[in-house]
Amino acid sequence: MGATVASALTSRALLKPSEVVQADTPVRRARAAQGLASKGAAGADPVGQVGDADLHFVATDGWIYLDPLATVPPYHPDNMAPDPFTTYIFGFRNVTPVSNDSAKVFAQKMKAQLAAPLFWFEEGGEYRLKVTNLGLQIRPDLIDAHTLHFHGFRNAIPIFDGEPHSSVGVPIARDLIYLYRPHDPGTYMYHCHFEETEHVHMGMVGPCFIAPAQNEGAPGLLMARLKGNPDPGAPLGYAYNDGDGSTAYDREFIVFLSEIWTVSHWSDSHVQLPEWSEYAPEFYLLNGRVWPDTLLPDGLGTEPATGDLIPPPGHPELQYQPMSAVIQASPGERVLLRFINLGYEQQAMRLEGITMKVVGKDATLLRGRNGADLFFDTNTVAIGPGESVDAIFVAPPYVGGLPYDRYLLYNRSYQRLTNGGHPGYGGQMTEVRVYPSDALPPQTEPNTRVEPV
Ligand SMILES: [Cu+2]
Repeated sequence: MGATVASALTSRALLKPSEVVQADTPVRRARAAQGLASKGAAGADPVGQVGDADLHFVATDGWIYLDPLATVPPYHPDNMAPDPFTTYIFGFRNVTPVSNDSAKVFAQKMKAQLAAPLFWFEEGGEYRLKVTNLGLQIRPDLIDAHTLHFHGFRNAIPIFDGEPHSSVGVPIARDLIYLYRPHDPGTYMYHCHFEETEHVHMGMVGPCFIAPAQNEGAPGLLMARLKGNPDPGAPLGYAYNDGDGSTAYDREFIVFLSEIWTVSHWSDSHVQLPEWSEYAPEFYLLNGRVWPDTLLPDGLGTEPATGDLIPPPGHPELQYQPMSAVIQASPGERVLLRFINLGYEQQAMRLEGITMKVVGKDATLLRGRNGADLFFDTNTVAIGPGESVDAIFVAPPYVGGLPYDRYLLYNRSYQRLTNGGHPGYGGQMTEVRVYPSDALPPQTEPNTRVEPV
């Protein structure tokens, strides 16, 4: 007994969170003094130093929209959902643009989004990501903590891993600043790890990636446009430190897979407990939406006066699902697709009519220890829960006759191409759109769509 008490006291003394968080403050100050910019979330939001953090996310609950004509009585549409929404979620939001105004930050309670905001870091940098737990508006009885688990990220110590049983969670109305020093480029994902079966499925899932140091250039390789190279012939970036430019790309898009089992979402809004062993999702989501909403535009970022999300034009129902799934390309361009699966089922995503080259898996370049090239060509990416795949395709020539050529990217399980099992297409499907040469302005930020000219 005495030993147990002693070890408990010891571990507490060794892992005092405030001291760990404050470690290396001189390094951070030096970095800020050098003017090293922080890479942030996608969209038009300005991202910079915010108090003690580079990025500021909140964790809370909210409402989203899934085809209300696809009924799953009595679970979908949820009769508690305010118009035009249908489905209760837990989730994250990026409040960096209003982080200095705590009233605006706390006003984002019950305004979570799905998928959670994209963020990216650069290899060799140092980043602080603050998470504030705003609580659950619809379920004040649930005093759950939340965490941000950077899935696959190799943490030096558990404190920033977001796995609450071996370290800490973020209680309601508290902040935690996670410290990251990325060394391993590639495509990752993040999710809340508190009561994870529920919180992951309820929507606390999002995409992220680490850009390689090679974006600065290497012998025989151009500096990437992401790092400021004005040469239009330079790649937007490289997926990995390949040494030979074989993972160079001109555009990049997130292909983020998740699922909605309406029984569990309805149960959470109605203070019921679902039986998780009966898991049977009815909606299969691509970037937080189902076909045909996957083809609608991105949301317009954060309204600075309120901190609220601005919906895509004409689509208030998609206010909290801001990420389009449209993939754009000009003929001959190399397009990187960052596939991520944070559902609970394996998926097989087919790109009909275009061959993809798989160059990375789970944030690892596909090379043997002896340098052997393990890239492979396919038109179907199989991806399990918690996995990521980096695939690059070269856009085919523009055929003509229409403003752009369409190639479907879809889940090849037709049972997952419906909304709620109802007639007609739905689920995980989107389009690759190949435009005439010179019609498409270059992509300058990851996962952004541009207006053709
Ligand atoms: Cu959570």
